[in-house]
Amino acid sequence: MYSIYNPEAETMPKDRLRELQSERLVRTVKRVYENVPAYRKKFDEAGVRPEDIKSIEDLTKLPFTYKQDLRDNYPYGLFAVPMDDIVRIHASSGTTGKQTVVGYTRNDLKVWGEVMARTIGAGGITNKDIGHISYGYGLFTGGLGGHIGSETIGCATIPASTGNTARQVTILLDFKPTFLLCTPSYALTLAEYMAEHGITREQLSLKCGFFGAEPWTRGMQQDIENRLGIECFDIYGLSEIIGPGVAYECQAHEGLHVAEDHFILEVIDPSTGKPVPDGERGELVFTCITKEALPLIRYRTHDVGYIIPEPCKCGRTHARISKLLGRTDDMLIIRGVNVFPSQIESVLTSLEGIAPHYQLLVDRVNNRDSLTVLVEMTEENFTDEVRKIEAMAVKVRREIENVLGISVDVRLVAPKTITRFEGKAVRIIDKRKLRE
Ligand code: DLL
Repeated sequence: MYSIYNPEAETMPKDRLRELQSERLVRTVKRVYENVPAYRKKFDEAGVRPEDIKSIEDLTKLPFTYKQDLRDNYPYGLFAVPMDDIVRIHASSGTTGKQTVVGYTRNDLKVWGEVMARTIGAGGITNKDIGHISYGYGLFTGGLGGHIGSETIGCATIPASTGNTARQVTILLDFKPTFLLCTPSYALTLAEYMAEHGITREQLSLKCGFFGAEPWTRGMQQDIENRLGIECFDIYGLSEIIGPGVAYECQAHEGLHVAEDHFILEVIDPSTGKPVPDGERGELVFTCITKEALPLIRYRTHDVGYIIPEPCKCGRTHARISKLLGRTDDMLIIRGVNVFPSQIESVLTSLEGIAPHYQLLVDRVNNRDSLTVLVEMTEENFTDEVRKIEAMAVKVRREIENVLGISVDVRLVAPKTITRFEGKAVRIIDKRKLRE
């Protein structure tokens, strides 16, 4: 049996779900038009009035919302309720410009608790479990998002936050949490610390982990499962929409279900803005239909994925998306070829003797783009013999070139020389950008 936290909502018949989405969309559009001057202006400019939106069929008449709209209305200009009704603020830093500020009403926090309870509940977690939350607590939505979901289920919740890996491992050993939330890269850091200190996975009480906030491949997922001896689940979300809990993996482990009664999903071709057929890659776009404070309409995420059209074995009716492939803005264009770091990661995690720690160095020398993949050898395979290292590097290079179709350089480095991360990993160093 597949574990489902809220069967009534999560397995609602498709036609009922669509009706509910339509009702909620119509109400939301009216509300933002009346309460958010920036949206009124946007809708007026696009020549669309709230009365034109009668059902979800009319969604594409509405203009997109971009991160730039949040910046232009920094910090609170897109809020659809008075500040008196706001009970929480979060923000995400991003790589450029000002922070993106998001707000929640008391009811928004309830919705967040619900979707995060669905996320954690999908892993079979009940109020008998103990949760260890190692996402950062603070303006980042990971910590408090994980926290609210765990408490909504009724789990004993440990707000460990990030940092101090030695202390985290002591908590894992002594407080006996049964599930863990953190970034996949931090899960690896924890596993590595345990291995270095002779702590085995059998000494932990963990059954499963909910990891996300950055792209990670199936290979990485299996690696963490083996090292920590747990079942791993992917969590997806972004602050602008609610934080973690927008989509979550179920025990069938074949994609992530979008909480469609709260967020309408579209997958579009980023260059034309038109929807792509199910199964085809595109940019994910979300519309919030139950949020009070910040109900974004057709928000362009820049995240790339595709819809898996077949019904899921778990019985959920909500749309299923693939594991995220990356972001349109993380996609590297190397000599005209599109490269996602996740493509390289899937090669690396399939090879023996290679640790799942890597970084991509991109440069332009004599007008030619170069891509160098720095990758760590495992302790067991590490050797001083130049010939062996070279042979290994050639093997890794060939495998990557096969997948990408372009030539790359591979540099094998000693174990533990690539920076470790507590939050989101930084995989790309693009020197072309630094020079611009
Ligand atoms: O990262 C929310 C979150 C916290 C999600 C904890 C999951 C777990 P932001 O800081 O606003 O919010 O960053 C959102 O992170 O647009 C994606 O590019 C990326 N991202 C989030 N989850 C995943 C995932 C949080 N499971 C941005 N796979 C998103 C791939 C992810 N990328």
